[in-house]
Amino acid sequence: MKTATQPDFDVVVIGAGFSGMYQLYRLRELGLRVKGIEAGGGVGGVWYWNRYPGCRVDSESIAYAYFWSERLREEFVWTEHFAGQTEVLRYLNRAADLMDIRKDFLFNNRVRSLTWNDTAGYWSVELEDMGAVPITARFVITAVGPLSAVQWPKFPGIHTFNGETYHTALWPRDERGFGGMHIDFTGKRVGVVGTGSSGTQIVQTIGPVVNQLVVFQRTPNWCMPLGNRPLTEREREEQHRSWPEIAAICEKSVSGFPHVSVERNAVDVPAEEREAFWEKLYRAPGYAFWLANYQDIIVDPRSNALVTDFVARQIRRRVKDPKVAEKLIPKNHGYGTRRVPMEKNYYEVFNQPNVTLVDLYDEPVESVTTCGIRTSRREYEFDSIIYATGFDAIIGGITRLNITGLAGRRLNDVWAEGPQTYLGLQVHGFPNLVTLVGAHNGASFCNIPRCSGVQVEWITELFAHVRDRGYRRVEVTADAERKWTELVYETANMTLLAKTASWFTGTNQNVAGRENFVKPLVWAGGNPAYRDICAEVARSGYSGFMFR
Ligand code: N01
Repeated sequence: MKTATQPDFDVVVIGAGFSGMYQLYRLRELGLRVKGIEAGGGVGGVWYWNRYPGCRVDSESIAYAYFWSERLREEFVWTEHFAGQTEVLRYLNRAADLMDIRKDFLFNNRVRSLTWNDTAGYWSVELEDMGAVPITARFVITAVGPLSAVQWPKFPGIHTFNGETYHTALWPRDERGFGGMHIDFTGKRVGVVGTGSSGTQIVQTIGPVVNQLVVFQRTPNWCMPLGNRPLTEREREEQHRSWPEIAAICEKSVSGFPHVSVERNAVDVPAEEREAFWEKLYRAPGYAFWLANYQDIIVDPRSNALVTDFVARQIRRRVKDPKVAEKLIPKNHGYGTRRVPMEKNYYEVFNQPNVTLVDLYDEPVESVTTCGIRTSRREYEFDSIIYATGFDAIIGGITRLNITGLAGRRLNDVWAEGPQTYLGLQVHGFPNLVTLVGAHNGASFCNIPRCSGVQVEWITELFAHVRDRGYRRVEVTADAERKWTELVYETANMTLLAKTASWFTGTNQNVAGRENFVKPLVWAGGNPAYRDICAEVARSGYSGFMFR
């Protein structure tokens, strides 16, 4: 029987993705009583849900992994430079085996609300499947990831379509394995809405097999060749041999990826040299063009204009119909200021006679009908419609938890004008609540497996500090929160990212009140700086935190 002041658990961790699994494991090692809650039927987080055709990682497989586990690195065999979803999910399941983590998670259970009980000093965690009996925990750590709050478009009639409807982030699972259910699109008429990373991957995968494909594009993106190929045995051995160097590059890089920018400004480089460098970089795998480019391409508008012109020329070269090419070239943002989708044959798909690009700025959707999608010009008939319309990114995963803190204050109200946090980890007035990979956080705009791992270690140290001193309550001061939030804005405003509508800035046409919202939601000051700041906070005895 629990007493009024003794909660069921010391810590509840919400989410069994990369960060949640590792966090729960580390806190269990500290001897804390832990419980994990996961909405999915298994581990993997974003890789559990997103099983659409063509889904794969955009980061080098070896570096999109748990850096802390030498055993996993040694034993897991990546078959491609950039692994497919099935392989990433298999990797995460192997990691779950090694951590023996499943026994501590409650799967198929979604958190309905989190309510702070100030008298008892703990959180009540209400679950969708447990009726009125909430579980209680001294601390709650949200590890819901920046991309878990699935967003559908608000199209009138969306439920009236008689054909098959899919969302990339809710793809039906193949229960026999880690992949998605095989849906045979051969010979079908398919509509895809959305041209972010998910839309790009699905379009290039099904474009060559469908009878007819209509791609509904609102904002085009600056897509880049991924350069994926199978990893040979020799390359694998080489990667293992050079792991210390790869890890050191990730440590130094602003984004935690194995790419470091060139310490020169594009504007200062002679045009011919710059062009030759970009030609080479365009053919280099992964994020090289985005992250191993001149250091000022997303800082200085002049350099950004130069690089943008280069990439626009690549699109014009690859797309045969100049009118289609112009539609595919973004006009409202420069290269690299939004998340760059990675592709293989995305642009070439638009050269196929069975593929049509609908520019929703010219021809907006009016409704979904029983037969397809009606725009301002005509009705397109489909057998299947695939929504690749993304997420209420970064904040949606947290605000959908319906969190009520001290004095009945709702987090959704406190964050109405944008998130306020200290270190992207805690919010004033919400004691004992930690947002791992949350808003304003160093891991959210980073190689998440790498950067969240560093953060998990930091949080684990904080919890050891709390345990060793017998504290029951950790909260942050309003002053620390204000200063951190200002620093997040100041740092982001030094880049062009902060001025561009995207999920990094919380702009979302599908969320009421956020249509024109452009505020930095991520720490854009780089991974090393974030790590140093957190280390300094710990050294100072956790300045900005209050313990009781
Ligand atoms: O989502 P998105 P995503 N009417 O938000 C459009 C990661 N990821 O799932 O831009 C019409 O990027 C929307 O248009 P607009 C990666 O970090 C990684 O593709 O709002 N269109 C946009 O085109 C990525 O950034 C990988 O104008 C509507 C699209 O839907 C993040 O996940 C693979 C609409 C949504 O794009 C999110 O990617 C996949 C409407 N009402 C994803 N609503 C890999 O690494 C939305 N759109 C591999």
